[in-house]
Amino acid sequence: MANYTTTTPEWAVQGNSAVMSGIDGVKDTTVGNINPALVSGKLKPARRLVPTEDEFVNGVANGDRVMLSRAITLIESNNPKHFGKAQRVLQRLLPKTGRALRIGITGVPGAGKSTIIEAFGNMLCDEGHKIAVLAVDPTSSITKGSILGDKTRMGTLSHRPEAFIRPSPAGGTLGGVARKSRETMLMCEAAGYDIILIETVGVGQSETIVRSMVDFFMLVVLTGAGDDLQGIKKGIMELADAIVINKADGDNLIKAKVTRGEYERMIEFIRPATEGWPTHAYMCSALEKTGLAELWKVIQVFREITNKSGVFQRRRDSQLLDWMYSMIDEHLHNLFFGDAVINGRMPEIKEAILNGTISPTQAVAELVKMFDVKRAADRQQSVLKNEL
Ligand SMILES: Nc1nc2c(ncn2[C@@H]2O[C@H](COP(=O)(O)OP(=O)(O)OP(=O)(O)O)[C@@H](O)[C@H]2O)c(=O)[nH]1
Ligand SMILES: [Mg+2]
Repeated sequence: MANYTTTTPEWAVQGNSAVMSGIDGVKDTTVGNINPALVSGKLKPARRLVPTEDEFVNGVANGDRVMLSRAITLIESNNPKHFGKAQRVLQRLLPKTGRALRIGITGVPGAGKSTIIEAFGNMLCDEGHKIAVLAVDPTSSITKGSILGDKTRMGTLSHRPEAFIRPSPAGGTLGGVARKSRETMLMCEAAGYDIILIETVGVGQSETIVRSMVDFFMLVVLTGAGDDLQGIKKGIMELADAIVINKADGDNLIKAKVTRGEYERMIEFIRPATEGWPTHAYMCSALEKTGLAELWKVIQVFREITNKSGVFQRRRDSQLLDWMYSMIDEHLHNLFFGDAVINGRMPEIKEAILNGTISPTQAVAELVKMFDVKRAADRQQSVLKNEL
């Protein structure tokens, strides 16, 4: 018999938990639980079959959830081989996208975004909709911190066959969070989900990314006067089609009404996010499930009005073009700053600027002159291959 030793992982509570270490040396035929045929090499270990392009396309188009999950994993991969395949799959599925209503939900941590999505999502599923819930959270790219919390907070929704919940993607070299989130959304649409709910914490860049992906954007806020209101950046309010005061329940209800009035007054001084749609403040309680049906009505009216005026389609068109422009920016930026020649010259040039020997404008002209796109692209490809 093999010798098993026990080790305590660093994250374990001291002296409280132990796990077995792995088995050393698969060639050791005395280890009872390994098939001897595997050890001798007669039997090849079973390989997990990677779906073909056709299987991905057909699976997603037929609403196969496992295939959809795997297609999204393909999109999130940083492997250049996966990138090409994911793009071909997406390309073929594009005709099936674009029919869903895309709703973004932002707000400070703890405002109740996930609880709203859980209650709102269940309500929409009851009405016969298919809901995909996505999260954009650039801060969780390493720890994937929000996933566990969200799956448990959306306990009932995550078990419904009409709902699909996908945690936020990690960034990476080939495009990052924005591209992956957008393409994930398109995959879900191709799989037949007709309402996409995208949650994001209102910090940093994430709410701008989500605004640029969705038709309707709501800001979830809490009750509280004066100080709290000042903490909300005017910039975020300018992105919102609705301000939703959550937790309007119990003792909080009266405060919520006051807060609503305060937001209504503030909104008057802010440019509406959508042409022809006046932003208003609404109240709801995700816990008691009040105000959600009204909110859905508001969103439906929004869709009707903006569809009629053409604003809905115009926004979608400009979102697509903006997406292309931002990807060009990002791509060229990465190539430029990843280029060895540019990096080699940079310290000298920086010093020259600081010494007043050359102007920043001259420096840029010089750097751009020595920049070779093809050289940089070739190098980027080889770095990616080596990383894998
Ligand atoms: N009383 C009351 N509590 C609520 C309501 N909605 C959410 N909560 C509570 O508020 C807490 C935070 O809710 P979440 O839904 O996790 O908030 P979130 O905005 O998704 O938070 P992050 O994902 O961390 O940014 C939880 O304990 C919820 O139970 C509500 O309508 N009323
Ligand atoms: Mg949440």
